[in-house]
Amino acid sequence: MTPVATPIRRQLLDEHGKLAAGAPEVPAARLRELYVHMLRVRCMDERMLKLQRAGRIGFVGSMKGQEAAMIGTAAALEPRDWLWSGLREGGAALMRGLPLSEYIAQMYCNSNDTAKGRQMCNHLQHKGSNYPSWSSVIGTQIPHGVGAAFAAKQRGLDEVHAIYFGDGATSSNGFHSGLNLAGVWKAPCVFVLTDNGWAISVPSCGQSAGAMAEKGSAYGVPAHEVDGNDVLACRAAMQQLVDDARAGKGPALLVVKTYRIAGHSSSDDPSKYRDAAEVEAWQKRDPLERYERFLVARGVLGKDEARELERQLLVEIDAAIHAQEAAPPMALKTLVEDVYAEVPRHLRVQYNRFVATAERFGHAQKGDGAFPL
Ligand SMILES: Cc1ncc(C[n+]2csc(CCOP(=O)(O)OP(=O)(O)O)c2C)c(N)n1
Ligand SMILES: [Mg+2]
Repeated sequence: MTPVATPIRRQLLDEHGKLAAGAPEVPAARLRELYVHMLRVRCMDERMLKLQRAGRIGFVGSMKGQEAAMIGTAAALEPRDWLWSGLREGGAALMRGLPLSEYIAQMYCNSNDTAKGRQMCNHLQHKGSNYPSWSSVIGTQIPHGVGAAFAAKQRGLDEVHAIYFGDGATSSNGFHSGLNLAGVWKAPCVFVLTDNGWAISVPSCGQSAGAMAEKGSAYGVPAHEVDGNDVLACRAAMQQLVDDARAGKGPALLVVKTYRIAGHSSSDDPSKYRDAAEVEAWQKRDPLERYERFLVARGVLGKDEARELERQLLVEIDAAIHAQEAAPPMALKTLVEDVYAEVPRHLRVQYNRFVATAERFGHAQKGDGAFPL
């Protein structure tokens, strides 16, 4: 007889931080770790937005309010698994091993930026934790992730691919072709649909008349919904779906219900299109506060310990910011490198003309010099 799968529970921690009966046991150290990862995301958000407002970096997409959704789900992945980011999962990359200094270098697009300034800032990537560079073109990572998951299956690799995207992405071509192929191929992937209420100025209810989860059934992909402000429910649900995918049961769609507290990005003013009362109502459901209440009641966190942890995280982040602020910009030569094994003559000629102009305006640095022709 096939064992009956444990049903996915929508919520494990209620709004007051009280744990439901029969919730899976998680060791205290792990509970605490999850909190620190969530808090780091909140602290990074705050600091990055300030840097953007001060004109030090160009662009920031905030995760405020979505920390549990991201950290809870990503915490169920193994290091060998892959995370295909939608728009906002840099904090999950940090949890999976992206060094803080590298994260910040990517925000500055400086000489330590592993993407060599070829991506817009905030478009993070980290090879070491199987976190491919994300694209601003909504939904394109979905078929990429499905293809990679299918390839892993064909090669007999024990990998699961977690593919993240937002409610807005469910209207993209990539979503429909990706889910369709994943269903047909029984690809080992979990689709994490973070429904944060908005796709820039379009509310979730403006994307689809039906429930988000119904979009999975169309492609034979079982869907489940979870309270995205409850880190323990997110983790438990994702764990089950990841285990199932790894066991060859095929893909699943997890709809994570949460709310984007800040603007879509540092270029957005959400007061133009949504009600302050809606934001206030969601602020009362803050995922960090809810989890903190639970941890304090359980004795995993001391009463004022959260503030001390926050202070330590900010010190760590500030030190990394100062180091990256002092790093020189990426060498101009990298503009023409890495496409050809050797930079061809026509590009060298173009580059030399360009660097002569940059030198005239005082924008060239040491190491930017012209190629010998
Ligand atoms: C193909 C495409 N269409 C439109 C855009 C403009 N755009 C950038 S982000 C975004 C909304 C994304 O919303 P959602 O998928 O819900 O993610 P969220 O920002 O809420 O995390 C849109 C429409 C784009 N980048 N790519
Ligand atoms: Mg959204």
